[in-house]
Amino acid sequence: MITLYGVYRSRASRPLWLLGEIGCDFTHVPVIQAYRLKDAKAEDAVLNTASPDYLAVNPQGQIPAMEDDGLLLTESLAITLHIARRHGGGFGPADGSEQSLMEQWALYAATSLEPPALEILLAVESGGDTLPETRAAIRVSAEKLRRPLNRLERHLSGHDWLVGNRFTAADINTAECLRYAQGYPALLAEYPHVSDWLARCQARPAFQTFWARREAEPA
Ligand SMILES: N[C@@H](CCC(=O)N[C@@H](CS)C(=O)NCC(=O)O)C(=O)O
Repeated sequence: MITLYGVYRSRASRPLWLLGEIGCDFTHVPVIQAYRLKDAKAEDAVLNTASPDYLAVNPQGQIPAMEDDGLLLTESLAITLHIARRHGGGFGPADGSEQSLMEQWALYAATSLEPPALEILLAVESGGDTLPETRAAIRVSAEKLRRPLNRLERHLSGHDWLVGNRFTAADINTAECLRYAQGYPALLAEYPHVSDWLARCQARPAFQTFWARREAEPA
């Protein structure tokens, strides 16, 4: 049985979305980021990333973490790949080549997409187009995304999905990293195949359910 640690408003989104797609039973422990507990001493508040009980699970003090039949993993994209491979049926790899492709897209998402996309999210949240400095920061981060987005656009101009002509964990990992850049729609509008693919991913009932639960959590 899988135990997944981490609230919906975190990178736990990736395995939580996949678990919703698969529909398998799991235990969800909604550990929250310590820095979000504004008025309490983090160690004493609800289970959070600074709680001794959680540090015993993940000494790095970050979410998500996952336990599955004695295996502990503490990286969201690796967790999603593991769940897909062991429990995911068609959401996981059909063979070794698909496994390699899913790993490739996860590493692409982590190294080429997530850092600049996260910069965009933070700049949008702290002012966006209203402040000259955040507007300039968004432009710089968007520029860093253009080469990886060109590569994704090229792939999606010939395929509906990233691996195996079906929706898989590779789409979840990549779409969730790219979601951080959606606060700057002008960039994604330059990549019509990427935009259509992201819309297809986010139209899925399991994403919609995940999103409703995320929105129900305190911001
Ligand atoms: N590379 C890690 C990053 C994990 C991470 O940064 N998690 C954030 C929440 S999305 C966190 O736990 N922040 C609390 C902290 O760093 O204190 C992953 O993808 O799992």
